[in-house]
Amino acid sequence: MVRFLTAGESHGKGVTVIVEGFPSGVPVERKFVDRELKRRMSGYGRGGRMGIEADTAEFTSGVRFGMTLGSPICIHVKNKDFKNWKRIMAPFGKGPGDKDIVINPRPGHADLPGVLKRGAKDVRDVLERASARETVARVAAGALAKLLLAQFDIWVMSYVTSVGTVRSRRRVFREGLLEKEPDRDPLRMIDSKKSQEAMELIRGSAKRGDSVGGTFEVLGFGIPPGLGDYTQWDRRLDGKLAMALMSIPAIKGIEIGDAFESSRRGGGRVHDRIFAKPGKHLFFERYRLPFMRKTNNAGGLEGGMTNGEDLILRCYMKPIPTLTVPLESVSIRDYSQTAAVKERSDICAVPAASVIGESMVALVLAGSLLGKFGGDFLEDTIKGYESYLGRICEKS
Ligand code: EPS
Repeated sequence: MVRFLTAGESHGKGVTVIVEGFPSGVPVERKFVDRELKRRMSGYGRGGRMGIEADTAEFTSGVRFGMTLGSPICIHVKNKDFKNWKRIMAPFGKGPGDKDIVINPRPGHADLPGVLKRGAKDVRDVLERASARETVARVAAGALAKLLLAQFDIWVMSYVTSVGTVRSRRRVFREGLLEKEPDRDPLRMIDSKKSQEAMELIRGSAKRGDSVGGTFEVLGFGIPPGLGDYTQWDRRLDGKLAMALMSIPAIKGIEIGDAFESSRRGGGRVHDRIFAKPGKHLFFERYRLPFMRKTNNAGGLEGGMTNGEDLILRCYMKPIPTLTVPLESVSIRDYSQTAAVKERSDICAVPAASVIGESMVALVLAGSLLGKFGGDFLEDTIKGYESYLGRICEKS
């Protein structure tokens, strides 16, 4: 239901997103969108680029007097760094001189397969678009999705659970209450001692010219049962969420609930028993399911659908492939042995990736919600939602 397309190169003029299929009547706060963009820029371990940018959203269509129109919403975010790249990133004119052409692809980046696929003679033709700068656009779109979900009392948050070998505590969060807590920590961790340790590790990596990955959790609260479907493979919400999260640069693994541990256990210790007592979660502030679970090993997803429990998605991020002590590579001109290109880069972008993860999950949930309850006009969607909750829940 909600589609979005992004455009823009990392050092081009800017990054644009068009969000389509968004209902009319959704209040939009520009400040909220800008705050989300700022959250993505923050995090210990980022490189020099974040000191240059000051991402803010320019709405060019689809919103009028703070309200969505139901037409495509276009948001543009300027790349302030473009002024330093005008010559190299010019859309027209003579190409760069030999010294500005990149011929040595970075292992782990899109560089080599991208060059082979597109017939590029300059790795920059690939790396500019493959850059994680594109995720600015996703966060802008995700902010709209979050504003929509807020109308249904549905919240998405995230926090970092590890950086390199430093593992932080995991925490069971309650609806809304603690969602701001990770933002107060430079690594978006909830254990300040571990966060200090992880920052030390990042400093060590920077000194060695290395990079670090990590893990983070994206959590969803207030999500009704029945989003997604069990009837066709491409309607399953677990698949859609995994695709959305795996599409974030450098994410190499997703775990739903306690999937990895569950694969080692018997079913009797894995599946979340159902009890004939009113559920603990409130939907839309006043509806409660007439049954409950005491555990949530399934991470809120059963049979490709949400089941009314909190959504728990764990993401595994590899270390960033741009290294100041570069790895072996080959020249794309003659495949002779060389070292990979040295580009300015981040040392660790796990906190930023966790914010991007929230955005992607919010977009998938918003799409599923609109698909189930109607996507033309917010008031109609809310009516459809209330009627559904009225059928499956008790009022409290
Ligand atoms: C990136 C390299 C760095 C990152 C960039 C992603 O940019 P630069 O090459 O300009 O130093 O900072 O991320 C962003 C610009 C951003 O906004 O997140 C890469 O190669 O993927």
